Amino acid sequence: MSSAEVPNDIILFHYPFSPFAKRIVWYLKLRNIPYAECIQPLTLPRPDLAELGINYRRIPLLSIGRDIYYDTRLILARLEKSFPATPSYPALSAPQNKGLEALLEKFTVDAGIFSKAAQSLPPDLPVMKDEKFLKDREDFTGTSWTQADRVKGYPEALAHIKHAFDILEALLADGRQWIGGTEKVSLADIHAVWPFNWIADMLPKQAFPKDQHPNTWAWLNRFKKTAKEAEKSGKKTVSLDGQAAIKHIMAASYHDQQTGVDAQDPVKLEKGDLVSLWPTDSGFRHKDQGRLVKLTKDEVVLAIQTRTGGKEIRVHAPRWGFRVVKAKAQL
Ligand SMILES: N[C@@H](CCC(=O)N[C@@H](CS)C(=O)NCC(=O)O)C(=O)O
Repeated sequence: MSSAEVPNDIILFHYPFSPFAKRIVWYLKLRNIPYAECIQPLTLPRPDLAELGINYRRIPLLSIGRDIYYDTRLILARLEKSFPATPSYPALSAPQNKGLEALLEKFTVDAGIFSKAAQSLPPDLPVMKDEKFLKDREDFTGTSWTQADRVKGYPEALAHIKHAFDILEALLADGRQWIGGTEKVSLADIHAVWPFNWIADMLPKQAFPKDQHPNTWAWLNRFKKTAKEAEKSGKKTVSLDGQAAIKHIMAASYHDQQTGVDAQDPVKLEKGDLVSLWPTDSGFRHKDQGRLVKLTKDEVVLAIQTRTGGKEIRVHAPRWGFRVVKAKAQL
């Protein structure tokens, strides 16, 4: 049920400061795929998501119809599948770069780059003095965010980011314009650039002289310009308030028609099992509970109930970085 208010039935739940959310914004904009957005608060509580019955606390989430997708890795994989390349929606991924794309995504999402980038945000940023924000992020990461600990960890985080810059410089050493050696920006750039784009302007200049990583800085600037143009281009993104987004989701049909549990899956769960689902790397204190609808090597899907009205919706998470187990308590 696509409409003028919700193009392509897509709603992106995010906030502008989120570098993970930027992965999805750039992807949709660069592919010219119109969508709606529902802006969320920077910290908990998030009443719109709570009303949908969602306990998962990370940003972004993306709904397509009555299916809600968690985690940028699964969101991008779903969009790649649901929106194959056409003249209206040009391709962003390059078939010859599938392996590189996957490795770059592992590099920035799994190899600790995001947490190092977050630790290399200047400790004197106003938000880093906001007690509510710091407490919220302690819940999110399970580690200390006190001002004293941030100041202590800052130099080491910068050293780690320099190490990551060396890797980027090596990848760009042959003078290529884009990281996958493509003529135009591609999905490989989105996978590689997002944490660095987030912090680049805030890194101390003396620790990151331009001549130490000339290709990296040129690539970062090239991407920044391209991303800015993409963000302004295409149809204006429709902005929905929480109630409009919830109403749309509850009235929509399921986008994913391919359900079913893989009987050979090593975790040995069955369709209809009551299960708990949560991410294992961050936001792990926030668990969802529901009936298992789908389990493949790449994806787990639960049917959950909205808080008001008790309507069923489905939440999808990737297998990597998430745990799904039989729930102890009955709903
Ligand atoms: N692996 C997740 C990580 C998402 C993530 O860590 N997002 C950050 C924002 S950039 C977050 O949720 N921070 C805590 C919050 O906003 O509640 C993904 O790819 O979506």
